[in-house]
Amino acid sequence: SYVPVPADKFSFGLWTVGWQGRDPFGDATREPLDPVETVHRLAGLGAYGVTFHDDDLVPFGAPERVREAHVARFRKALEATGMAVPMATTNLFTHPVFKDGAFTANDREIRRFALRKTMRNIDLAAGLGAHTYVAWGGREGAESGAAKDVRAALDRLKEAFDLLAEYVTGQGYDLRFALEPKPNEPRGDLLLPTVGHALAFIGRLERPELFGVNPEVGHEQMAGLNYPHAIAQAIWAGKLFHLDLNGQSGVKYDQDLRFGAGDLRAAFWLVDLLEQSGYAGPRHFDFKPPRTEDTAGVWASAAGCMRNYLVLRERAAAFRADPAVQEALRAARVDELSRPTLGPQETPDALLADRAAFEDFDPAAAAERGMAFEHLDQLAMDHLLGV
Ligand code: GLT
Ligand code: MN
Ligand code: MN
Ligand code: MN
Repeated sequence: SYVPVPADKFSFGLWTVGWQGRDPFGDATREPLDPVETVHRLAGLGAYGVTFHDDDLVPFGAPERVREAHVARFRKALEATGMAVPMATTNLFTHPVFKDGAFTANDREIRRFALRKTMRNIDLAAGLGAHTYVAWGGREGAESGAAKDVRAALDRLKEAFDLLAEYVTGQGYDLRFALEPKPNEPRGDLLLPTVGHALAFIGRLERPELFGVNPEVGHEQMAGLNYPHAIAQAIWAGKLFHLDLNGQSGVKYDQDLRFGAGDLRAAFWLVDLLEQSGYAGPRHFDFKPPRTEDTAGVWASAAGCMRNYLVLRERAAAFRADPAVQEALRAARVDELSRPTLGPQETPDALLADRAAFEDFDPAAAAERGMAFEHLDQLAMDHLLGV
């Protein structure tokens, strides 16, 4: 078992399995992958969808005729395999022109070019049936203080997203944007560093309903944050439009390990949350098969992402179904948190008049009651470990 099927909604970026292993200290260890082969391989492994940056599909600057040929081949592979394109995005970080950012580059000509590059790929994304457009501002940031006026940069970021939302609406595309936070790397400090920052930013846009977040496991963990908590708040805000699953071990460089590697307990709680929440979107993997791997290792790594998700899905379901767990949840009074703190229509005056809430309340007695969280968590651990 643990064999993925399209109904599991697993998707992969072309750039993930296609990563050639180039890093700041070393050259590529693998040959480029043909996007057409990737589509066939991923379909064979049980994925339902594939995602891409414009430049993953068509080399930067390729003439229109060449672009059309690349797109036609890709489209044919999608049709042959039944693979979907649920999401697409723009590469606004690789070419040296984006060294100081794209939508927030100090150089205005570069900002206008970045908008045009994005609009062009939005047309393609919509044409291929994508409903989500991811925006990761990989170069929107700075290494030093005076170089970037952060308030002006946020004005320009808002200007860019307002323009793109107007464009999408005017074209009648059924497409929403998902902003992807990251605290740093490749810039020293990035704008919209966490899910919280992104959610606050979205509230200031002209069409906030068209914007949500695309949180990545490792990016929140690089900031020392709890990824399942970030996902829970995004869901609570109605803003979980998409997500990037991978693995990360603590606060260090962006590891992009396969899903399940790194912080396994966070992965368990994430799957538990996603499966309970009714999130119906893609389970999208944004990982990098380590540069130690040859082509066989790349596909083993991709298969591992999906297998780990399915194993964790099974373990989380078993945890929830276990009568001992249900009793432990009650003992921990977890269900009580869903009960509103005030009675129906209770006013501040009514609360002030309730002597049981204060005058007759015994804090010392209440403080004595243990929460029984350790027993509950050990049951989770046992389920996760399969014992
Ligand atoms: C890049 C980045 C990812 C983003 C991708 C979308 S590209 O690999 O590290 O986290 O999701 O632009
Ligand atoms: Mn990502
Ligand atoms: Mn990453
Ligand atoms: Mn990455």
